[in-house]
Amino acid sequence: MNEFEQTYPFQNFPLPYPYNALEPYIDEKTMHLHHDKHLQTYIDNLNKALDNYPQFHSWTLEDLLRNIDFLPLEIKIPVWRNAGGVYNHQLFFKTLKPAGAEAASAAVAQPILASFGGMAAFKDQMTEAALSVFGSGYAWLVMDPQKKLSIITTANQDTPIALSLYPLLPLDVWEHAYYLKYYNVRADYIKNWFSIINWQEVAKRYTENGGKQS
Ligand code: MN3
Repeated sequence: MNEFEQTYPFQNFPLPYPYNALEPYIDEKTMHLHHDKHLQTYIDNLNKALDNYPQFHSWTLEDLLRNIDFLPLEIKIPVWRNAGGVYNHQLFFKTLKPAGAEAASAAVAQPILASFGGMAAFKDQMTEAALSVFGSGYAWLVMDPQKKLSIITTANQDTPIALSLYPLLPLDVWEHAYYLKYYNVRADYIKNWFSIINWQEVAKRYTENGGKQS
């Protein structure tokens, strides 16, 4: 069972690399704080919200996020925020890899070329989107039901899932993701993030969701 197949009680999965593996782009202390404290808090709060609602204990994160309107009013907001927080963070950590990120895997390079005109244009648009997030949120590479790629931003812990978009690659621009190392300079953090993208994981998500292998 992986992060996205799990159901209540939700648990934290270990990072798929050591805490210091993303140095110097993301520092070890930030990774500990981000994974062990911030993500853990979303997990604890999600479980707490669902404790007394066994009818939802077989639902995955995606089930909860897609069907939020079926939840009782009193837990709708905490489940939305915390299931989003768990989903977004687990995907964020999973789509990072130790430095030396290879070029985009062929499976996803072709659709990036088709949708954005090339990797440089993708980087420019992703950077612009991530810089435009006011306050806390994410920039995303997503695919729509027609398998076309685009870039969107979301606020807080909102997810593309609820918009019927399939998230391929999130960029967390909450200050907790970069403040210890980059202080207020989000642009430097974004620039460095491109060096630690796990393109194999992105390509895997693309093909698993029905995108054509090039
Ligand atoms: Mn975060």
